[in-house]
Amino acid sequence: MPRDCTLVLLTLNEIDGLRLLWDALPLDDFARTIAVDGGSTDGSREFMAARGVPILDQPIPGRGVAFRVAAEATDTERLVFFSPDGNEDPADIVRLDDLLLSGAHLAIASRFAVGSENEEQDALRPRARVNQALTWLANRIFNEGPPVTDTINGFRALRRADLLALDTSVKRFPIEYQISIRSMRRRWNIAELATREGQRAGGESKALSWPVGKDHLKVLLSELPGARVLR
Ligand SMILES: Nc1nc2c(ncn2[C@@H]2O[C@H](COP(=O)(O)OP(=O)(O)O)[C@@H](O)[C@H]2O)c(=O)[nH]1
Ligand SMILES: [Mg+2]
Repeated sequence: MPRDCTLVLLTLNEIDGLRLLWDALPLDDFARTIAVDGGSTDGSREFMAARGVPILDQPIPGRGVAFRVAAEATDTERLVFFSPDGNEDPADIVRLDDLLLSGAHLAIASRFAVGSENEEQDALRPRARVNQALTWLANRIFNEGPPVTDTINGFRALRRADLLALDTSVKRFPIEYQISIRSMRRRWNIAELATREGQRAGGESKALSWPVGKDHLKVLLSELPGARVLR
């Protein structure tokens, strides 16, 4: 019996990663696999369509929009979000769903837990530091449970009804941060597994460091009780 779970592929020009990772995806374990595509023009759509994967379009670009398109379009109990760009390890897909089955509301593949590896090679690791500072702030302000080590990684799983209940609003990259913060505020059980973040297979990152960092801070402020919505 396949899992009552949809594997959601999030793509925006990831043909190299798709080619590299396709055979490692545990498609048979899942009731469905779908893609939400942000407007690829590099053959990603054709590659997935040729393999029978339904492709959902988004009304406007952005990962946040893609998360909501997936939640609204699926009919399984649970969703695992996977980005086939080479950063995420397909071996963790099933493990994330297992964390939900063991009672987690939100399951995150952490790049900063004991035993994790982060892809950044630069000695100063600026992206990792900003990530960890944002996670520290979220824990400090919103979390009354055990500390979460990676509030930002997009490689995660949750129940469809829970994702809809979070009523998210972020359009672009900080969607994961908003999901993590809102889960903390609800005192949900957040479980993590240690992951090894791989190198990008090809193409380009769409997350530019400074604007994306600033957008995360805006989300943090807008989640404060009583905050006026900033976006
Ligand atoms: N569906 C969809 N996917 C996106 C969008 N923007 C980025 N992605 C995908 O999200 C994943 C992570 O994006 P990436 O640019 O690698 O961010 P980084 O890993 O933080 O550098 C990749 O698989 C992208 O193709 C979007 O607007 N819509
Ligand atoms: Mg990436």
